[in-house]
Amino acid sequence: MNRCQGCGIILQNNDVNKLGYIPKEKINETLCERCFRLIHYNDLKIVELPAIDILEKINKNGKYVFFLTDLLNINNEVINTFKSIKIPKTLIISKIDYLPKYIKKDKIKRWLQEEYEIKEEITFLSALKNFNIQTLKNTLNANNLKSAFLVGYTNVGKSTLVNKLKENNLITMSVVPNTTLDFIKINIDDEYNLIDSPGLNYQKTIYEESNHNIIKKLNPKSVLKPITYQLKNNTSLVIEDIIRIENKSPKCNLTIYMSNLLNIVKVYENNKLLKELNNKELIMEKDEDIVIKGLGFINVKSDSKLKIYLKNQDLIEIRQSFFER
Ligand SMILES: Nc1nc2c(ncn2[C@@H]2O[C@H](COP(=O)(O)OP(=O)(O)OP(=O)(O)O)[C@@H](O)[C@H]2O)c(=O)[nH]1
Ligand SMILES: [Mg+2]
Repeated sequence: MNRCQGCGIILQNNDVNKLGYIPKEKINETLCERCFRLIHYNDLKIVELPAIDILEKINKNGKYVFFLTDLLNINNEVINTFKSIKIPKTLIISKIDYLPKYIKKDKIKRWLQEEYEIKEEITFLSALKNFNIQTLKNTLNANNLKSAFLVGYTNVGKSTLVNKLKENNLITMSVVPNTTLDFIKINIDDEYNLIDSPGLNYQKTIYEESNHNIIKKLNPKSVLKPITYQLKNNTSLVIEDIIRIENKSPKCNLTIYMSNLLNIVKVYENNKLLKELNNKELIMEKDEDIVIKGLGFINVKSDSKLKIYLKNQDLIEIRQSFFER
């Protein structure tokens, strides 16, 4: 029963349409066809995760969890999932290489403690830039432990972190959701084990599964450059073909914290783009954020009334901004 080194799935050569397929002539190789095509051809195919209850397994068998999320994926669903983990854990804010310098880690930490009532250790790291990745080892040592699970929503960088600590790229990493398909245990420096896990999925996603164009753009590739827009009455911002934000107050100031790869345009009243989508009016106070789950957040700089057009209104949350801390 061999497993794919890249995604952890059990290899099989019977059904080309099922997960773990590897052609008969390649059965001695280590990657399933999906990982091979993902790595060599950047073939973005989204697959469904095998039905394993990741959290149940971890709560039952784990001793420690490093739970990863990045600044653009802090929201109630993620935090509630973090809180549902019953064993000792650390909250890791990943990918901090894309944080602009003026966003101070201390501020985010205090905000997570106050706004989201996080009581556990909070640390920041960037696997990409090799920043603070040894913190995992230190935490395990301090707790006299030799293994931990890496947990988090898809694409937060779990596999990239393991590969960085291992100094190789054996586990498949990619922008497609659900890259890792099963638990993969990796020994680091003969000192401790990390168990990479399949990413969790949001109950509802911002993108259609077929929309590879958007999926590729969600993860910031460089330091975030949040853009502030001043909107006059009845003027809107349209982000890709996903969301329209219309200003219903005399004027308002919005700063967008999302990947700069996303296309954002300002449109006027006579442009009906996306007006067919479900909509909701939001009364916003100064220094609140509108969170769009899976996309990022919008910081509102002054009291304003906004109308949000978005297919799935459940993806919207309002919260106090960390800029207020
Ligand atoms: N900017 C930045 N991007 C990162 C970092 N770590 C990972 N990424 C990118 O995030 C994307 C997802 O990385 P993975 O390591 O595959 O994420 P994962 O959490 O293992 O994803 P699943 O296996 O689907 O759960 C890739 O495009 C990575 O290059 C980081 O520290 N900084
Ligand atoms: Mg992974």
